[in-house]
Amino acid sequence: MTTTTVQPVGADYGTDAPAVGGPVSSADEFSTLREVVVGRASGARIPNPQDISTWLALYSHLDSKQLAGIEGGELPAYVLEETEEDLEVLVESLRGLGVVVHRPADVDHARPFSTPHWESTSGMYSYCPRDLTLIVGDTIIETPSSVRARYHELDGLRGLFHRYLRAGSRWVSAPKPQLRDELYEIGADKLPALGELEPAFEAANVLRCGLDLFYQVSSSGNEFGRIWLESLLAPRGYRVHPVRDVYPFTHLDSTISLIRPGLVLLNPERVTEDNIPDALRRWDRLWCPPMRQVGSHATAQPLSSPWLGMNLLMVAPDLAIVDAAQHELIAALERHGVGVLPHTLRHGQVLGGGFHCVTLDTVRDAPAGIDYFA
Ligand code: ABU
Repeated sequence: MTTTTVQPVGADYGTDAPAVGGPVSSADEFSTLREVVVGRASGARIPNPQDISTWLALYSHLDSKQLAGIEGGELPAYVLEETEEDLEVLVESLRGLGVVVHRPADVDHARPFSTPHWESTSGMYSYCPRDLTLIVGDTIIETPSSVRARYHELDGLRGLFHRYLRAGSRWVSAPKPQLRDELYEIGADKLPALGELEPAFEAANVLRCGLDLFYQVSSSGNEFGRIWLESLLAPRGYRVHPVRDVYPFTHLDSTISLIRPGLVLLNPERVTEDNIPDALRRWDRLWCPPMRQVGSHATAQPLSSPWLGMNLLMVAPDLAIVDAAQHELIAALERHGVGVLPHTLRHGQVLGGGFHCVTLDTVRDAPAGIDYFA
């Protein structure tokens, strides 16, 4: 009799995969980084734009006529190759700082899949590990993305999460969303909007600051998602602050960046005296200088706004990884005592991810349970 060993999807994430040092332990955006996941560009693709959930997530500023001109499918090979090169440079830089770097396993994002309610012609990518997983202290939280094509995206991190689970982490998943057509609404402006039929949000809608979390209500995170997150975290002493009417589109991390306790970087086109989250009012504010528009025009409709330049990764409270082209922002950070390691993601806007998006910090120095607003 022959026996076959079936390797679970995502379990083999490379023979050179580093061991995890213990459970996940990351409760903020700025304390000294010890372990991190860096995404991969290989196999990245644009999901079917005609799917209502893709329209909402990636192109909700386009009307249906404009949408008809968008093509899904494979991205140009040079975009993926150059992005892999840029990510490798980032990995080496982080390793040079003594940070343990994990990478997602290879996932075939071209495979179609379906549920009883819909079919997706493909997945999307493993480029932004930040988007779908929220680490809160010792807990890995799989968030309920509203994007159908991303339903299986965490397969690439499953093997890593198994290791963290064995090392003592907790691991929970939000209720798996059904993502039926009824979740998506078409507004009076004939553009798509996220409804409230079930909890739906992405982890990158959230910023962590010890006991306080900021949750952006927008096209990538509904109120019901905030209620679910609060139901999980409030009994453990956390406060989930809704951030409303700040940015209606995808994610919070090009709008507010927490630099260190007491210092916040704010997007001047989105944050105002009226809508700044109350908890941040007592912090020093660094208004982000204008972004220098650089990088690739590989696709007609990039997945991020030019403000991706403020999507930075704090490696320590006094050290940031920032887009090398953003000279004014770099100078402003340095004036505030923050050193900068300049890096480049040539196709960051095309792929929809800067240095915060393409990383997922699994271990940082500061323990959970710190009240930074006491
Ligand atoms: N995931 C960050 C994208 C945010 C923005 O386009 O401004």
